[in-house]
Amino acid sequence: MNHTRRLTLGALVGSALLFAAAINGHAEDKKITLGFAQVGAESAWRTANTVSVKQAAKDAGINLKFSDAQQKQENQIKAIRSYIAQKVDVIAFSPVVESGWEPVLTEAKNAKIPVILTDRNIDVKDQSLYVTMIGSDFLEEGRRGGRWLEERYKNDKGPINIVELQGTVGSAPANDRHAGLMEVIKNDPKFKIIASQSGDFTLAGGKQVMEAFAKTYGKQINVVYAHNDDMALGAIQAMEEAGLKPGTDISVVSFDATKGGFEAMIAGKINVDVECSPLLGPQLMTAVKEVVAGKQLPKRITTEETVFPMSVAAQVLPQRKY
Ligand code: GYE
Repeated sequence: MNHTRRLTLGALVGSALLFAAAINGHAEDKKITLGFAQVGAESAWRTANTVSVKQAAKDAGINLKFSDAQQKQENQIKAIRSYIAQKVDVIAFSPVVESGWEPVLTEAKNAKIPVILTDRNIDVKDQSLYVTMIGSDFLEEGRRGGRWLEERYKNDKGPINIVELQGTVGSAPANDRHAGLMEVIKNDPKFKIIASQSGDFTLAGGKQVMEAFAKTYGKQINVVYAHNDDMALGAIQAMEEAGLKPGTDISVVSFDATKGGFEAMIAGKINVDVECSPLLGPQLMTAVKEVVAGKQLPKRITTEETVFPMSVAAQVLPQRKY
């Protein structure tokens, strides 16, 4: 190989490398667009979740398209369809209910847009319709509520009459917080669920349902098992207006462990709050980046949580982030 040819070859290889670096650099610089279809703004939990997602997207340099479905599945489906039409890089959503997702998720799959579930799970046969699910184990949360009741009433012959304020009908947290409780109490006949109704995870809903329960069952009620803090807070108002004493005459079991829940524990009105973290934003953004980079993700990413009895509330509240 003579001198000139060597030079030409060197130049060729060099420019090829530069070209490859330029393409690569471009791929890295290109901002990822994420379409996120939120459930709504029904609770303090949800508000904290939205803040977490928006902040984490900003911090991660991800371009976020955000929509609020006002707790309606049809709105969420519309939002997902519009993200598909806009050819976003990744779609994430927190499914209002568990069933009915096959058609729209098949559309996303056909468009080759990966889907990440956050917070709530779905019920689909074809697991290839989503990449991963990031969120809490609601069944375990329900068991934790049930175990607290078993402990609280272990020296009591019963009957222990429970009224249940359920979350949104058909939603994963409502289904599983109920199922988890049942799993624990089903073999102990002294526990009886005497009434169960949905308050849609809202304060107003919880209050309204509890007003009716208080009217029908009054002092027969031993336990209010509320699927979230907002409904528990509404129920507390209703109980007090009906002359019942939440926290003392009636044990109140709640979920989420928001600041509002803690304040009610400090006031002696919620007896135990099972934690459920809404701060899923950072984990979601990490997953989004990994999916775009072609990494294989675990099918389920579970959040770590605990249980807070009333006795620790004052000490723990200053560290609560939502
Ligand atoms: O418990 C409730 C919210 O899906 C875990 O939804 C979430 C639930 C949460 O409205 O407060």
